[in-house]
Amino acid sequence: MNNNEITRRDFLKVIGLSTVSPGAARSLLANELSGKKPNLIFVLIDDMGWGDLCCYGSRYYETPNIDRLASEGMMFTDAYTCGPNCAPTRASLMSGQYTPRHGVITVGSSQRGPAHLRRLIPVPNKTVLESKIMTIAEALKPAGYVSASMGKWHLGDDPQLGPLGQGFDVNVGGYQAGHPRSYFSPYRNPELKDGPKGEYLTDRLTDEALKFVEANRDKPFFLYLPHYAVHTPLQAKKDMIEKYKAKKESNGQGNPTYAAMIESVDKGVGRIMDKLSELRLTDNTVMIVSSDNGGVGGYRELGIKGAEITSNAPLRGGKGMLYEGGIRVPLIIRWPDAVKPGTRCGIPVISVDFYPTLLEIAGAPSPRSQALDGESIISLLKGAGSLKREAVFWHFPAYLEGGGGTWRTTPAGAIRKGKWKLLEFFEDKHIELYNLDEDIGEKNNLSENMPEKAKELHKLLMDWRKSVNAEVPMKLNPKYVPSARL
Ligand SMILES: [Ca+2]
Repeated sequence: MNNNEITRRDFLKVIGLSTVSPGAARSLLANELSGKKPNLIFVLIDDMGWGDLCCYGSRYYETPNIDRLASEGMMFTDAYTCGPNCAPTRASLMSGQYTPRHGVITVGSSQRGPAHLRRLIPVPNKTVLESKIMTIAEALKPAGYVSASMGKWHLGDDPQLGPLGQGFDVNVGGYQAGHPRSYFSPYRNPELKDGPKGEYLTDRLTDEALKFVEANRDKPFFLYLPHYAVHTPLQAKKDMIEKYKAKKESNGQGNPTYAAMIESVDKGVGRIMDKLSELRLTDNTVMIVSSDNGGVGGYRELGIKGAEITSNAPLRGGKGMLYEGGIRVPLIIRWPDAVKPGTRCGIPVISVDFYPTLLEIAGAPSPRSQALDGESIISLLKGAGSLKREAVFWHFPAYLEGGGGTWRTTPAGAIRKGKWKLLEFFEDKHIELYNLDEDIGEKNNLSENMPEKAKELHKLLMDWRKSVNAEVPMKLNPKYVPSARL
């Protein structure tokens, strides 16, 4: 039977999509017959909190384009990042591995904060993703994908350890730095040619993204767009800032400059959506918008000093913590050929899931010699089932300071299984257990009331640590002064 004789039903059976609409099926069939694989666009926003989009409840920020993307795709309410800060999440996205495997467990040193307040000697951190790792860009190559990384890389410098060294065909602006020297040109970025004076970085990265999409419209492409925004330094376009100055703060969100930074990203997402539509690529493009860790906020109520930029309420804590405020992020996936518009998913998904998911969409084989920790979420996208795994995990054997001798986190680990979340703090081995269905703010520690449940989750966490060779810091720090403890 040649291709033209494949019926719609046969075709759907072959690709395992029995629930898509006839229109979507026709489009899928057309793409399959033309041999055009789906394009992949991943917009990764830096430090954007779970509540920083209107579609996730914000009444202060304005994000009409991302909201529209959500209404045309699937919104995940329980999406997580592998790290509570930037680099670990990025390394996990690129490798498909949990942090203990690639060793990028935090940003910079794992010994941040005052030495005399650190009870343990933490696990040493790797600040780059090793070349031996097959990145997602390298894995997509055999499937015929052309790829670009545009924005913050944070995992090493080219030629070896930047985006080009790690398999991307194009690198715009990505190197070891975790934030821009300036959001306005001149950028002083070794991987980005300055634009006209005063050009805004978020707009520029969007311009570059549009050029890449246009140039590669006839081939399958993977566009990784990790915006530097909305990370500090807080710098935005003046007219936009003025607009937000005139707005009333809402639920702890009220920083006009940060709001303007979010709006610029949102406008960029809108321009990409328009470009896809103009090129008739919308249906066959998987467009993902997410963040790399929780928002910078939620500290004050926990007695932690330091800057508060946004609010993650009702979640507890913020960036740098394994509480929900640090690791739960917005995630929207639009893929008209396969995902029903306006759908929601509450099943936990996590950074390592993207690698197998994108490979499956692309029809690319998994690397043979590299363990992958995630699970393809295609069944969730199709609304056709759940995932096989029992739980998702975190390991953060490092110190992160807050301000004035306070900690965002001391070395810790965590597990989420269904509605249950358990955290383990390695300094004193104490355990916290929360029922997220009833207590999304992690206020009511159930570990003493429900010792059996705590034991069950703790055992799963320990078993997982063994399976990924995760080291737990045990050695006491000789510089530690117990009486200085806050
Ligand atoms: Ca970040």
